[in-house]
Amino acid sequence: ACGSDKDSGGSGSGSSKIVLGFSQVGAESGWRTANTKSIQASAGTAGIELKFSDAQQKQENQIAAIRSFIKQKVDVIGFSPVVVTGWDAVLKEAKAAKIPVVLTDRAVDSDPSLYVTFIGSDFVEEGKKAGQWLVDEYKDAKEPVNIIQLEGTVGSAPAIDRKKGFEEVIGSNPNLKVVASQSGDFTRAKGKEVMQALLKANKDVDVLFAHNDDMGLGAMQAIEEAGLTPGKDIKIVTIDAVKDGMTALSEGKFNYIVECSPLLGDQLMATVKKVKAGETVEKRIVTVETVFDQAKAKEALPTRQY
Ligand code: GZL
Repeated sequence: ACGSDKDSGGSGSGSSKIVLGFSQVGAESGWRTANTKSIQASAGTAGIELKFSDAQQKQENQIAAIRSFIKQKVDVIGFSPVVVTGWDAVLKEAKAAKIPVVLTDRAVDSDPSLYVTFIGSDFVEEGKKAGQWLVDEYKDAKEPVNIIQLEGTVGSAPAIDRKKGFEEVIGSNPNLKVVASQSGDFTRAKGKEVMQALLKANKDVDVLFAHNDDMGLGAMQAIEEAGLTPGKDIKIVTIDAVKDGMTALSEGKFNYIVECSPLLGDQLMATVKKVKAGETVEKRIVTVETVFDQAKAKEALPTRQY
């Protein structure tokens, strides 16, 4: 007889695969697409069935996706919350349905009992590292250093915390002045548009701090179109360290990048298996990441995964 029809146990449905429902923010940046690839690849390697939803950066789409996962009775729900607020109701529905929730990448301000763990970077630390580079770079500055800050998505954990860490550290030097700070929503297009406007309104700019490479790359185009040289006339420090950002850094158009690793897939799948097996999981799993100057970027580029 070919193959066996014996019951695989459980509901006898045959598939004993763990089913993970994952709601992703969108596809707004190089970081996000690398993060999605990591999650999809790791699910395959881990033998976990992945139901994946792209919310196009809209919270209502994420909430709808989570409700759909609850209806489908997935084993675990994973998601990267586009903003920190507005999740209590749907997280309570998941809890009532006895479906554990794992946060990745971004945090929420909901009651921590509503999710198992949060796997992701320390964004305040990332902002501090960017600020520290600026403090070191301009420690002997005798006159004001005018800084433009391009913030990430309004209300998102990375935007809130990177701003907090950055401004805390540069506050140690009164010469370091943020002359304008506005959201570019983590995208290249918006980063370019906002930088064009800010360059018109602020004549003497020395530095751009962009909360991600993509906004920095858009702003870099605006700087060049304004007849200025990025990396020289206006120094650029960003966060992420995706390939296009690292290329700009290796060419001297960016000056410094703080890494924010998108490769969370393996940690997510290992956590999903632990949760399913009823093992305890630490409440917070912090991503290990580094920083890059031009020399380190040139060294890292050839073997960079994303
Ligand atoms: C950070 C992540 C941010 C990236 C951006 O973990 O949430 O969102 O820094 C991405 O590139 O859009």
